[in-house]
Amino acid sequence: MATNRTFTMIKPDAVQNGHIGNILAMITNAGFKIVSLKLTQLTIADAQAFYAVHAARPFYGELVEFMSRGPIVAAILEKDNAVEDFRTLIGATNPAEAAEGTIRKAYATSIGENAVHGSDSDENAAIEGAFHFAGREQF
Ligand code: DAT
Ligand code: MG
Repeated sequence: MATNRTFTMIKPDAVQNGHIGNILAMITNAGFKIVSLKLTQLTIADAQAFYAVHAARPFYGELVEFMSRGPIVAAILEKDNAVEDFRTLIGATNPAEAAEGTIRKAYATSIGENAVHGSDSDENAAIEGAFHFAGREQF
């Protein structure tokens, strides 16, 4: 995957609350092109694997349970400086600290249920995109 790509998920809270359309609009209005997109659901094992880097954290069990409890939207996004610009668009992990105009400010309900995921590096964007999408699903 090129380094002008990032990976995102609209998390189960935001899907359940009916925010898919508005969040995708914020993403495309910010200049990101959608190059892969699907509605899917993580198994517990999928969520454990996706968040393995957080396995030692106290919130890991809660995070895995939350991320597998309902459908998510997975997407690969393309834009110059995609990883950094998307982190800016989603806002701080804790919505109480998220800036006005960010997706988490608008739609996150708590630090644990915070509406969206955004990759934190080009390397992880490629790993996370490949976790969800076969090569023929990446346009
Ligand atoms: P981010 O999603 O902003 O990259 P992260 O990688 O530090 O944040 O953590 C991954 C997810 O884990 C985060 O989106 C929500 C959850 N999480 C992080 N810190 C938490 C905390 N203190 N309590 C509960 N959940 C937390
Ligand atoms: Mg992270």
